[in-house]
Amino acid sequence: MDKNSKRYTVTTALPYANGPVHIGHLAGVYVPADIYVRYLRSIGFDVLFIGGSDEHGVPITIKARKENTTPQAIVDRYHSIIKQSFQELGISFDIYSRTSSPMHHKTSSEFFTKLYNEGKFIEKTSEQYYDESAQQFLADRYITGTCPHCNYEKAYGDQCESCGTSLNATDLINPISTLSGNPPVKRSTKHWFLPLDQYETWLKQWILEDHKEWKPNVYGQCKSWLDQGLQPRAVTRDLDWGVKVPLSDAEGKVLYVWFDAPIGYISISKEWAEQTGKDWKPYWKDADTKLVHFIGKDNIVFHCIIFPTMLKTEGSYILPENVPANEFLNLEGDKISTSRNWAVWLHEYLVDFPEKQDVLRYTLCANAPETKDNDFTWKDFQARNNNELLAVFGNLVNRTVVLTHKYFEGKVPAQNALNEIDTSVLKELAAFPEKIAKSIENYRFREALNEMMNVARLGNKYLTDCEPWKVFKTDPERVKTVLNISLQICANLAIVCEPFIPFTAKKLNHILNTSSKKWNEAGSANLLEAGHQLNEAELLFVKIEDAEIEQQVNKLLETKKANQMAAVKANPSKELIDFEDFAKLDIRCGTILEAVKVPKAKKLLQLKVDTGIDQRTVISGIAEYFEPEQIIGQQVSIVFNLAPKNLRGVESQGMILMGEDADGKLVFVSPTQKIKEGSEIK
Ligand code: B3M
Ligand code: ZN
Repeated sequence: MDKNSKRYTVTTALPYANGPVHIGHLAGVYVPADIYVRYLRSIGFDVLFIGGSDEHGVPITIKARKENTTPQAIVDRYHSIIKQSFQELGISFDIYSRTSSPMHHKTSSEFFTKLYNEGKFIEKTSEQYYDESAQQFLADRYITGTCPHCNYEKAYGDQCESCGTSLNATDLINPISTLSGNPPVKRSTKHWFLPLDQYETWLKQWILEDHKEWKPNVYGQCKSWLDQGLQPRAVTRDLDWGVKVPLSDAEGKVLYVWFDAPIGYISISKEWAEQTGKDWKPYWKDADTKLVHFIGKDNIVFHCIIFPTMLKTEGSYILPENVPANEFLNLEGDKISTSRNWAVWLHEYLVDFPEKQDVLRYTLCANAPETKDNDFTWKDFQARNNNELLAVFGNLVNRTVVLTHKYFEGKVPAQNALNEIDTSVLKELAAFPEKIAKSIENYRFREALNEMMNVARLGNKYLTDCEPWKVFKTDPERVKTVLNISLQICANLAIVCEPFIPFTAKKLNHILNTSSKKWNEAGSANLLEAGHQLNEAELLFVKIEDAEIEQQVNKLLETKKANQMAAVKANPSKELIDFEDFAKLDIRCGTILEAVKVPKAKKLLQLKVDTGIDQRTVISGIAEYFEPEQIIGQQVSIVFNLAPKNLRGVESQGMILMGEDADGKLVFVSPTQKIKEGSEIK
C-alpha cells in the first residue's frame, strides 16, 4: 500500500439495472470492495467510494420490449431495489447513483466530444442490418440466424450460444430480426471507433511491465488480449436508448454502453461533489490519488484495456492503480443465472434472514472466488455461522461479558501481574493488526478474514484454558487479569472485524460501551481502562437450524424443477424415426488422446480421438465444462460416420455424444467400464 498517496478513489462495477443483485455480485465485487474501503478509512485515508446502476445497453431494451414497457421504467424499478439491497448489506458507498442521470449524459457526451474534436476517433461507414418494418437498425442481440460454424439455428448476431464462436451479424445464415420476425436488409451506417491498436505498445508497457503485481487472473487475461493484438473498437451504436451521440450527423445513435458506463464512475463522482460541496477533481486527476476498480472477471478487458485507453486518450485523468477482479461464484454447484432464477437475491435473503447481513458477508468473504470460481452452499452458510461466528467469535464475547457482570458488576477489572501465558497472548494480539492489514492491502480478503478470526480463536482458547469460572473461588485476583485480557481482545476484535462484519462491530462496541476506534489503536492491551462500565451482554449470533437451511435448499429445488419443466416444454421430443434410420448411425467407442482450446471460441475444444480404426480430429462445444488436461484418456461415444464439417477452420470428423441437462450442464456419454476403442455402440 502506498502510504504516500493522499487519497483513494474506489469504484465498483455498475450492475445492469435489468434485474436485482444476487450473492454472486456481492462475493465477486461489493463485499471485497467494502472491506477494502472500510479498512482504508480505518487507517485514515480519504476515500471516495463509488457505486451506481448501469442503465443503458441492449439487455435493458429487450426486457422493456418483453414487458411491453419502457427502458426507463425497467431501470427505475431495479435501480431502487439494487440501491436498497446494497444499503441493507452495509456496502458503505459515498454515493450510489445511476447512468440515466442528466449529470452522466452531460459528462459522457463531453468526454466523447473532447475526443472527437481532437480527432481521436476513426470514423467508419459499414453495412449493418436494418429492420424496415420496425424502422431501426438492429443491435446484434436483435438478430438471430444459423451459425456458419455449427449450423445452430438460433445464433445471435454477436455470438453463437451453441459453439460459443464470436460472430458478426453479417456472418449469420438466413438472419431474422427478432423485432418483426422479418429478414433484415443491409444499410450503410457510420460509427466512431476508438483506435485501440494505436495504444497497444503503450498498454503492453503499462500493464505487462509496469503492473506485474496485478492478480494473476487479471494479468493473464490482459496478456492474452494483448498477445492477440487489438482492433479499433466501435464506441457508438444504432439504438434509441442510451446517451445520444453529440454530433449533428448521428441521429438515432447512442454511445456504446461500455463507452459510457465507465465514465459513470466520473459522473457519479461529480454528483457526489455537488451533494457534498467537495471538489471531485483531486479524486480523478491528482497524481497522488490511487484509483482501484473492483469488478468481476467478465469486465477485465473493459477496465484494464478499454477504459484506461479512453482516459489516456483524454489525457487529464489518472489511471487505475489496480483492478483486483474476482472470478465467479456458483450456487449449489451450478452457475448463478438471472434468467433461470438460479440465485440467492439479496432483497429476498434479508426477508428470510433478517439481521443476518454479517453472516452472509462473512460466508461470501470466506468463500470468495478470489483466484478461481467457487461455490456457495446453504450447508456451508450454516456451518460458517454455527461453527465459527457463533461458536468462536460470539462465544468469546458472551462468556467474557457475562462473567464480568457476574463477578465484577460489569466493570472492567484491573490487570494484575501477568504470567507467561498472558504475556504470550498479548504478544500474539499485538501482531494481528499488521497481519490482517497486509492481507487486505494485497486484496487477499479470505486470508485477512481468517486472520481476523484468529484473534477470536486466540481469545476463546485463552478463556477456556484459564477457566475463570473454576478459579474465581480460590483466586479472584487471577480472574481479574484473565477477564481484563479477554476484554482487551474483544475490544481489539471490534476494530479489526469492522471492515468484514460491520454490523457486529457496531453491536460489540455497544456491548463494550465504547465508540468505534481506528486501526492504529488495534493490537493494544489497554483499550479498556480498569473500572470502565460495560453494557449488558447480548447475543451477537444465533444458531441457524437445519430447518431454515432445508427451506432454502427446497426453494432452489423448486426452481430447478420449474427450469426443467420449462426446458422440456421448450425442447419437446423430436419426430419419431424407424429402426432403419437409426441403423444408419455408426457409433463407436473412442478415447481422447489430446485436447486443446480453440482460440477465440470460448466453448470449443479441439480433440484428437483414438477410434480404434484411426485417430480423428473432433471439435466439441465442451470447453466451458471441461479443462483440456482433465479429459485426456476419457472414453467417449463418437458418431463415426458423420460427414466431416469445417468448424473455425478445422475439419471436424465426427461428433462426441454428450448428455445435456435442462440447465445446460454437459456430461460425457461413455461406457461404464473401459472397452476397446472401435467397439460398436448399438
Ligand atoms: N454493467 C457489466 C456487468 O454488470 C456492466 C459493468 C459496468 S462497470 C462500468 O457485468
Ligand atoms: Zn455455432
